[in-house]
Amino acid sequence: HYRYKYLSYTKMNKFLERVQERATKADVYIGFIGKSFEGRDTPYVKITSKRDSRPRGTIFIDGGIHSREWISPAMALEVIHRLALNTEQDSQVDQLLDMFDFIVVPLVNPDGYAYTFMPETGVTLGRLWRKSRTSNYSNDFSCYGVDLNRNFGYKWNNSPSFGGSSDPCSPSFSGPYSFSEPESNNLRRLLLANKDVIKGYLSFHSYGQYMLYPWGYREDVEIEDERDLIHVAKAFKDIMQTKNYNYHVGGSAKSLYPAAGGSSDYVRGVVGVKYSYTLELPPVEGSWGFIIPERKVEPIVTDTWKGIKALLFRLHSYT
Ligand code: 0X9
Ligand code: ZN
Repeated sequence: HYRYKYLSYTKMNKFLERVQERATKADVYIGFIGKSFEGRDTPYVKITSKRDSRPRGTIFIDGGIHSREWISPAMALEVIHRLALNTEQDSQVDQLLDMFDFIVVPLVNPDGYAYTFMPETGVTLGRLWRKSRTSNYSNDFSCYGVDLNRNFGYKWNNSPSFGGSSDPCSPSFSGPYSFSEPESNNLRRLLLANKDVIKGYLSFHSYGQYMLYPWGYREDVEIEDERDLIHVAKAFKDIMQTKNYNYHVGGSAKSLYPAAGGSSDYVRGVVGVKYSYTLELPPVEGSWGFIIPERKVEPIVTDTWKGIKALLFRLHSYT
């Protein structure tokens, strides 16, 4: 069985197809946002209630922008499984599908992810690869790729401290210009196509246990409606607290570090979605860092799903 495992790119696609075949209570549509630099098709899943086709707001979720953060696509697949199959017969899932449509892109950066799966690539260059795998900007194989979370087009490369690098060899290379990369550009297209219906955006990353809202590009700019953003995020934090996860809620730049060109700044600043978050998943204590043993996937994603549900219920009460 494919649940609660770290799936390769190929197995992930099989997982999605199986979910679609087995889905009886929800409508599951699998589409593609485009191809990656190395030519991998990048699927997205749209999950909607079978009950009626009245218009609903959409929750947009993505994972795997950073390839080494394996818990992120695993979390996105869990969201898909829960919503589409609801094998737990959770009545809250029925309610959520009554409130929202869902679009999930579980793996934004399939090339980087596939690279982290190659057994021959050593730990530092292989398993811990963060960027995409573009080879346009350098001839040196160790300098491939762009940090996709520095490549989105809102205040891209904003000075003075943009939290990225113009050096193609840096792990946080922001690219030659915004949306230079097929992967970020593919995501932009799907976001803009749904601009008018997206009510919430969640981007899964790891690690550190943060629920971050804009702005990420500078610490000295206030965000409008900060209290609402905090209140919705607190619904997540409070549930996670009961499971002994200590999450921090705050502005991206202030709580973590300034970094321009992130997806959640773009979603707030250009797509115009008020509730736009970056979720930094565990661990922080125990510190396995990016490398979380597979046996921990099930407890982490099942616990986190409860927090996400709480966040969505509160978000719905605001919209
Ligand atoms: O640096 C990032 O892109 C994110 N952290 S990660 O460890 N997953 O790489 C944080 C993005 C949040 N935005 C800002 N801090 N600006
Ligand atoms: Zn990340």
